[in-house]
Amino acid sequence: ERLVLATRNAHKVTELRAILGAAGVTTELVGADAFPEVEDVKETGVTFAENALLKARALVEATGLAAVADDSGLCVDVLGGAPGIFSARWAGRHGDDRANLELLLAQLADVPDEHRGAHFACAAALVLPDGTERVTEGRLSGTLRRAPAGDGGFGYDPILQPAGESRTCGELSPAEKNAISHRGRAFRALAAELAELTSP
Ligand code: ITT
Repeated sequence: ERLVLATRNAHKVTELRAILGAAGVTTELVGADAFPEVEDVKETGVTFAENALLKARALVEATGLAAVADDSGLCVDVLGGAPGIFSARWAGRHGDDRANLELLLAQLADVPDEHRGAHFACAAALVLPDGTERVTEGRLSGTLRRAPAGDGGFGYDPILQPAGESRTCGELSPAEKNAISHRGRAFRALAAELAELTSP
């Protein structure tokens, strides 16, 4: 049995393979890039959970296989939760991580240290060909630095310092990040559901 990872973000694919593998998922994982004919779904949801479900459903409909999807982002306290679901295109061009991070730092330039709280959020959706759907969520809370540090991870990792940690996510090893990340938490919870739903 194969499971489609319904994402075109290569960083997510790498993290998800490690997280699901460590959680004991033995199903063969196929990236969405194996289905170039499937058009990207419009992320019209207003929550991470809705968008994750939209992405997973589209791949299930197109392939007949079970699929999991990740919708995630950075929620900044003083911005009322923005960029949130718009994190991938905050500066205008989808997936321009560097521009997104620079714009956010500029917007927060006058925000003092005690008000720089933020969290990463991730919704993990599982959709089966029989229509069964499950969503789990995970968070990683911390504070935002004034300048990027570290070149690990992707997106906003170089500016988010997890609570209780002296390094940014960009300075953590992949295993250290996955152990505490929003994505690790959401997908470890989903892996438990996956085992239950797909076991004979
Ligand atoms: P898919 O929709 O194909 O999965 P995407 O990159 O467009 O790929 P999202 O719409 O979920 O995915 O946007 C996620 C954005 O949130 C991502 O581009 C980063 O800017 C940010 N983000 C999510 N998880 C992150 C993480 O672990 N570290 C840093 N930034 C993260």
